Amino acid sequence: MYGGALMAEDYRKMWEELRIDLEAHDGLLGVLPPLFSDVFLSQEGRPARMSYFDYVFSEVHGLRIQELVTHKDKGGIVVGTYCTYAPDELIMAANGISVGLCAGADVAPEAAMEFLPANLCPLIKSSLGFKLAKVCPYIESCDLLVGETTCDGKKKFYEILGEMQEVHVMELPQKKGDTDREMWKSEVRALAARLEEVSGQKIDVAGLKQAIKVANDKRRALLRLSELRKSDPPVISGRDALLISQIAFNDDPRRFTVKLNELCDELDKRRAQGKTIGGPARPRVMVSGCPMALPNWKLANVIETSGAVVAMEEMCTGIRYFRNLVDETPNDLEGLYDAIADRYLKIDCAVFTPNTERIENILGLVRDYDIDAVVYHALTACDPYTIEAYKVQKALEDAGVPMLYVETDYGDDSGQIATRVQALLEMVD
Ligand code: BJ8
Repeated sequence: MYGGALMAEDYRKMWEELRIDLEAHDGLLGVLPPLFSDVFLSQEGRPARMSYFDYVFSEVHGLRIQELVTHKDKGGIVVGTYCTYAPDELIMAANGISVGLCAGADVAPEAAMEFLPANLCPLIKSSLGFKLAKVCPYIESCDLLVGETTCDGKKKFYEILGEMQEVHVMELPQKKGDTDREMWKSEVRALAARLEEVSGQKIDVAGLKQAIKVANDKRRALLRLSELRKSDPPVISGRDALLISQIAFNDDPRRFTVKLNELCDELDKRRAQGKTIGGPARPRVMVSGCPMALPNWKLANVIETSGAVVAMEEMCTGIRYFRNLVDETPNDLEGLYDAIADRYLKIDCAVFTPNTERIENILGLVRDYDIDAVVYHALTACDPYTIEAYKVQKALEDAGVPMLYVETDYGDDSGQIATRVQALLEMVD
């Protein structure tokens, strides 16, 4: 199982062929097992089926990369993404594997700062840091990177990345009117054409319908897990649910769906038997805001080791990633492209204006998941989410739900955050 499994097989030749800096990479892999053990393996009474997700994490730079290499050897492509607006279905239908590249740990900050300003969101700085330090076998496996015009930081980051690798930037509208929708539909078609060009494979109706089904099945499994998180006392921790969401971006989607449904079967049984994780009912917290890319577990860990449970993540490493399904009924390419465009434009990221549906969705989640308090996760210097916090706070205040605003980066400020989280929990206990 976990613990040294990152090194269990000799992947060094593969990493070398991907031009990974082995020394820097060893350093990165060295810090992950103790951190993982501390955050995840220390939990008592974890569901047995979490062992699959532990294993996937332990092999995240090993076996999964091996699978990507094998896929490429057979003529497939690997496509890297940085945002939940990048349609996975198109990548799959063009014989591609999609991999999430957002990074959640400080790597090579000095190197990144030669290109980027210091007061930029840590997710962008660290994503560039992983590339510059040559420690990410995912990005080095990619035939194409897909960017999108979400926040300014990402837009300009893609220009820099474009000097190093092939990047296709989708133009994402900032409003959701008729003209915006038309523009986005044409962007979906432009990405499809670019993927066909890179892969040399035409996207056809049967392949795209199958890809939509695979992506929807994954979303349905994630939604099933979310439903189970309504249990009070909880049957699974927020930390484990976060790990599953993070792994969803990089694991094989079919296998992931099977394994997640098996975990949900186990959770169904545990619920029926009255087995809970972490003992009696505790304050139920929702984390809302910026995504937490692997291996960013800081906030969830602080909240849960302070005596609460994270019952929901209103973020892209959470329900924003899987809330909406693509309509599976169209039987022609144009109809399927439109269905994909419609589904992705429903995502309620703070880069949109106005973004009233996010507020409505937050209030809906607070109700449905019986949330006692919200912890707002703002990554430092993220304009969209730091600014939108004002409206979220106001709406929650009106609903009588306390919100703690936490602005943080990838540094170690757990102690300070814990003091504030504990004060919040005292209010709702
Ligand atoms: S759909 S949340 S994945 S853009 S945290 S890089 S917004 S400055 S990650 Fe995001 Fe897509 Fe929206 Fe989701 Fe910019 Fe903010 Fe950094 Fe962000």
